[in-house]
Amino acid sequence: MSPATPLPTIAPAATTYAIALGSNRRGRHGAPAREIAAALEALGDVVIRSPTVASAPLGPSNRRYANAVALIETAEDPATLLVRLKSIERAFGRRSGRRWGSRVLDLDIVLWSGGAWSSPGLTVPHAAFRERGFVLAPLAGLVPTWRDPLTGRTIRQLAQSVDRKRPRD
Ligand code: A4P
Ligand code: MG
Repeated sequence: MSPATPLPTIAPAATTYAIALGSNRRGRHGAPAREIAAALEALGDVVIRSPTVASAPLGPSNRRYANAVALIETAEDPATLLVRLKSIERAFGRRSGRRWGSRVLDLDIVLWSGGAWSSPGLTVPHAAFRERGFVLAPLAGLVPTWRDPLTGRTIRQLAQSVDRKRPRD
């Protein structure tokens, strides 16, 4: 009998994620915008990224944020990716503490090309992204026609409705 032909190794298919990055505290790389740049290096597999923008804090913190959004390609499922994001946050010196406290680095999974995901401690799309201009504006620059799997609305539409609600100064 001839030896069995080895099965070809099939690599799991890569999927795309939109990751929101935020920082409002200096860390070992420097000011928040430097932390964002270093975090993009640490993430790896970045397909495209937005510019880093300064934004007023939403919530109790009074320090301004640097925010950016990046698309990454990886074969990790959302739960596995979240574990990696949390370990990057720890490596950047993030301490768990008050929710919404100042942080060197916050990494959130905003969207996944696989659609919706729910597991203990993780909901994708991110539960609050539809109300957040500091996520939607940079994201609309990258993927304006990507549809939110829950509402069916495009990122461009979501960004426009948040923009309309924003108080004018
Ligand atoms: N979690 C559930 N779903 C997700 C997801 N899709 N991505 C869980 C990431 N994490 C997710 O998050 C708390 C827990 O949410 C995680 O352990 C995970 O299991 P956290 O990052 O540890 O804590 P947090 O950041 O204090 O809470 P949260 O809810 O992530 O806060 P946000 O929503 O990130 O808000 N203002 C400006 N201008 N810019 C900002 O970036 N960020 C915040 C933090 C507040 N205000 C801001 C900004
Ligand atoms: Mg977070």
